[in-house]
Amino acid sequence: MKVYFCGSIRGGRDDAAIYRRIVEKLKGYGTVLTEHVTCAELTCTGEVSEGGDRQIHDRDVSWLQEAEVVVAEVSLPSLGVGYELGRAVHMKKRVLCLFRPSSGRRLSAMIRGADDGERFLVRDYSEQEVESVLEEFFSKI
Ligand code: 6K6
Repeated sequence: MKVYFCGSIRGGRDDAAIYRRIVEKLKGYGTVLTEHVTCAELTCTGEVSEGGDRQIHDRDVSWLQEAEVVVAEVSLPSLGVGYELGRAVHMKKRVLCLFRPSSGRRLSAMIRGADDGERFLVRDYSEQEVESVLEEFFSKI
């Protein structure tokens, strides 16, 4: 199974450690197409890229096409993640959005309100439960 993971890059890197935990768990279910999102180094802030932003966009959209499942950590607002989720809905992908209420933020109504109980799911979680939330999701698909 090919999995597309979404997490903030230019929106901020505060949650990079939790992205890493999510991706490590996702690797047990299939190929994660977007492991770079977890990169902890300063060079991985997405500010500089050899092929430019168009190449990043086009490659990511084609990976999104390839993926069967999209998992997004949405606690830290990111335009790129919001865009990917909109494209994923259009492509009729199965989507899981993970949100930590402990972030103190309120999730955008356009993400929370997209939950249809079926193909697009939003799950509130705490940091300790991240692996079990993923186990629950993947046991049902
Ligand atoms: C290399 C290593 C880390 O970042 C880079 C270069 N930039 C990007 N590379 C790949 N995907 C990216 C890059 N910048 C944004 N994205 C995609 O948008 C990712 O799939 C993320 O899920 C999302 C983040 O968007 P922003 O708006 O927070 O940057």
